Amino acid sequence: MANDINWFPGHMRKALNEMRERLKLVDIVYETCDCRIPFSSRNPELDKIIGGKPRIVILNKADLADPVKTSLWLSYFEEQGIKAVAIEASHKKGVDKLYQMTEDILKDKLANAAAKGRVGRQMRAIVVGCPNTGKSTLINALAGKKAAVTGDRPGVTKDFKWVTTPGRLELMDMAGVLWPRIATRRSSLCLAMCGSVKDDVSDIVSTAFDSMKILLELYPSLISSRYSVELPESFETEDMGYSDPYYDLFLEMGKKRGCVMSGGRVDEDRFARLLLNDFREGRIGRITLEVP
Ligand SMILES: Nc1nc2c(ncn2[C@@H]2O[C@H](COP(=O)(O)OP(=O)(O)OP(=O)(O)O)[C@@H](O)[C@H]2O)c(=O)[nH]1
Ligand SMILES: [Mg+2]
Repeated sequence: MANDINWFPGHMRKALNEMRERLKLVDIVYETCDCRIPFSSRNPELDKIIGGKPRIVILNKADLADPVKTSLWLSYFEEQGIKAVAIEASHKKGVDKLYQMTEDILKDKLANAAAKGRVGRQMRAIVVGCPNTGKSTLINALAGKKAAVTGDRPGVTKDFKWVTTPGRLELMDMAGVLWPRIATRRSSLCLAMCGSVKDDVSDIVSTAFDSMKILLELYPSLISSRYSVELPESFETEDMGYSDPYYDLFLEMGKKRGCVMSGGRVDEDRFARLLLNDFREGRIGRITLEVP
């Protein structure tokens, strides 16, 4: 579990100050978050430095998220007066809508610039967001070419650069400068599930086990069909000892998926990785872990 991550306050303050400087150079802020965890993968500190700068919250990886809950989140942001859009950066889906929204928001500003003789002025945007929320993928999608480095680990992008796009948009790439909101143990677990904090290799089994419990709470039927297991009526137990129906189920799921060592014992480590990968790749189903 990564709930003991230590974000050094000095680093965080420096990052925010740097971002404040960079915000001065752009017309609009694209704030990416993970559509499955829009609460934990956003950072409220951004509000403090964003000032009056227009912003669009980008619920990325919508292909992995529960569409019903994505609608709930979009309504929630609308109620807050915050522009938001759900996209799938890796499939370039929703990217045109984002571009349209940007033109719409900056219409007056561009018209003013044109009136002063700066016709065809570029719209400048910065992409900010927590690690692994798809910042680089979004920039590539908008640029229409491989413009920034992408990867499936947090912290891939170290530097920033300007990226031009075929349209009127110019983008500044920013590394995972925002840190996620690890408000509770649950936040921390959700971030780990979504791959937004590095897996603590030594404790991957307990991360997977806790993930399974969350999935059973939110999407029990998806678990039972993916792993061909019958769920017990209740997970309550009178026994204060070693009997844990959750653990029994975890082992049964592992067995069903063939994670068995010689001698018949379940290979917990292997099943833990398999379960987490299944979730991250969307193989269990479209799942959202947080609601507004
Ligand atoms: N399923 C799905 N995966 C996505 C989507 N967008 C990005 N990803 C994946 O998410 C992972 C992280 O994407 P990046 O673009 O590297 O994220 P980042 O925010 O730049 O990450 P850092 O630079 O490490 O902070 C990659 O494996 C991407 O392929 C999406 O819309 N759907
Ligand atoms: Mg990146």
